[in-house]
Amino acid sequence: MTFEQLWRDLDPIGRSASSGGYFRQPFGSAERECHAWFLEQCATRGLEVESDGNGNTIGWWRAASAGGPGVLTGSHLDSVLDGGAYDGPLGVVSSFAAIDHLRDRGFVPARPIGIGAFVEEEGSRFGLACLGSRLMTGATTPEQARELRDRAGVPLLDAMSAAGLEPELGTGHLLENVGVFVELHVEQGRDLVDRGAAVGVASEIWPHGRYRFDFTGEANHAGTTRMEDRHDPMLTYAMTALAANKQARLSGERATFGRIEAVPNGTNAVPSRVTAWLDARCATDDSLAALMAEIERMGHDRAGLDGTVLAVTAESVSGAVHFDDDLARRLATGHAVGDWPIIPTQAGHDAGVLSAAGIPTAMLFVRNPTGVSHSPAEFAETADCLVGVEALATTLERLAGEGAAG
Ligand code: HGY
Ligand code: MN
Ligand code: MN
Repeated sequence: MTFEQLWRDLDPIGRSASSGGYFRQPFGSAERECHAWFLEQCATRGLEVESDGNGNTIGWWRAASAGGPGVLTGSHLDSVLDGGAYDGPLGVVSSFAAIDHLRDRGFVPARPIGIGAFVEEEGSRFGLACLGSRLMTGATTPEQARELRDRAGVPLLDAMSAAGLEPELGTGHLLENVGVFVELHVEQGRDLVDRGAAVGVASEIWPHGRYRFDFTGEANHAGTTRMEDRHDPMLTYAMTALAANKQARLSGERATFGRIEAVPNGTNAVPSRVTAWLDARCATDDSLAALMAEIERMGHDRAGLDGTVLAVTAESVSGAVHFDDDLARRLATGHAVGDWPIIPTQAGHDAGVLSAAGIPTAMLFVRNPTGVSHSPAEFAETADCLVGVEALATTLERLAGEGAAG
């Protein structure tokens, strides 16, 4: 099947008629439809499907003569709230298309080739990014995951059961036969545009974290309470958000408050509490720690002025990931068109989690003409997607062909 056919099938699932963006939250109906599509594609190709009790699935192509550690590719099918079409699905669709290319040209893999679909990569429902890969590598324990609730208070296990799964959280056996992982992903910046390249290879992922800021104040009347008598947590939040932005700019790094809840959330009341989530990303682990210390200090100072209280909780922090240099060079070089650039990214990926767990891992990026991502405007030209499919096919040939090392 062609890339375009595969893409068309998946394209309408979970798309909002008003924004054109995607709502494919884990264990919800649209994401489950994508998962059913994934299983159908595995069945069409005779791939052997294996699942774990976390909601992750791999379809294996095991040629009769194939043996040894497997070569895993794939990505994720869930989206952020109102997300783009490409973040995640491009890697899964390209994987099926790449296998079809390899079969069309008569390639017989000496190693098993798997296509994976990792669950809740974005953390859009349960707050923890890469939940599926974290559980399967042990980076998150079943005990920690059992505490997770979605915004409506539904526990993870209940959401999984409601979707017809039989949860059994933990490392399981899915990665036992994986020797190497390669995730293809739409680029989420403009590095490849600047370099005039359709595809690239990842060198590293910046350290990043999600932090919950609880600002507590005093509920009161919006009209009768004099401005100087208030203990307004919204004001402390607003000043902290400005300070975070300024601090990240000064240090050339990233700080974003993208989610906020106010209690009781009434127009004519000073709120009693504001909770806001900060996403921060820096070039090094030390600079992330320093940025967060400075933002917290400024938030506490402001709370002192406002008569409010600030508590900061690190909900998840992912250290720097340096992908396997030799593997990256091996994939990036030796092409007729010239070497593929090797570039860093500020976005998190399941590839980062598997790499941190000791699995030799690489990523391929496909050019994104605007760099926009986590938005309905996310885009990649079909011509570049096709170059990506070919790049992935070449990569799988190198890693799973006769004489593949590892
Ligand atoms: O949030 C991220 O960096 C990613 O796109 N999951
Ligand atoms: Mn994403
Ligand atoms: Mn992604």
